[in-house]
Amino acid sequence: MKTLLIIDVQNDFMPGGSLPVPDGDKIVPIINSMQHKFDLVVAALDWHPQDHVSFASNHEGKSSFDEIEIQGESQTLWPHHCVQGTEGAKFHRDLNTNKWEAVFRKGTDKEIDSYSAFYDNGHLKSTGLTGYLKDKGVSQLFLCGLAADICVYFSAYDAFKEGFACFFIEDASQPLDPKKFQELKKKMNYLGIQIISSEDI
Ligand code: VGL
Ligand code: ZN
Repeated sequence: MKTLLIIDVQNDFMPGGSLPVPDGDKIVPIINSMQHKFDLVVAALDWHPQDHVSFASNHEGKSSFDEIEIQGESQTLWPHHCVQGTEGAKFHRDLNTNKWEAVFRKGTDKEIDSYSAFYDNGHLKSTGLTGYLKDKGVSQLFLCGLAADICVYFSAYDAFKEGFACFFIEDASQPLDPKKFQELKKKMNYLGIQIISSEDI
């Protein structure tokens, strides 16, 4: 069962959004053109309450992109983004969602951030995605979306740890920090997460 997991292709991560990923909109047509190649397509949504711990504005004297410690874990502070029910949290309007069977929301607990579509950053709570994919008989999991160096990367890492054969579709993803992504690609290569192009599928 060949499965595509589309991560956080939402307005706030697009150019003009509150936490823009450079060229984030360029991946939309690429994702649309490859969905028919998969047996199953699912998506993840960053979906934060207004008072979420990852928002700089909820910490007095702090700015976006500052690092703080929360319960002993390092947390980057972000601009307000993907607030539940807002325009910024919606999928990019050109993204074709017809084939999707399920959408998993993450980052909904105000006390902890969740980059991965599988677990929060403390690995305390599951979104249920592993169970869903295993129940569906998924073996090969292809990942794409935004941001390549944050939520797509952490999802690929967790998926690999959960025992899925993982394929990271590079041209259907864009990083917030390209230099950091180059380093993460090396790590994924080393682990056995394959970095591929949408043309290889
Ligand atoms: C993301 C930072 C904060 C992402 C989500 O989707 O990569 N990055 N929340
Ligand atoms: Zn977020």
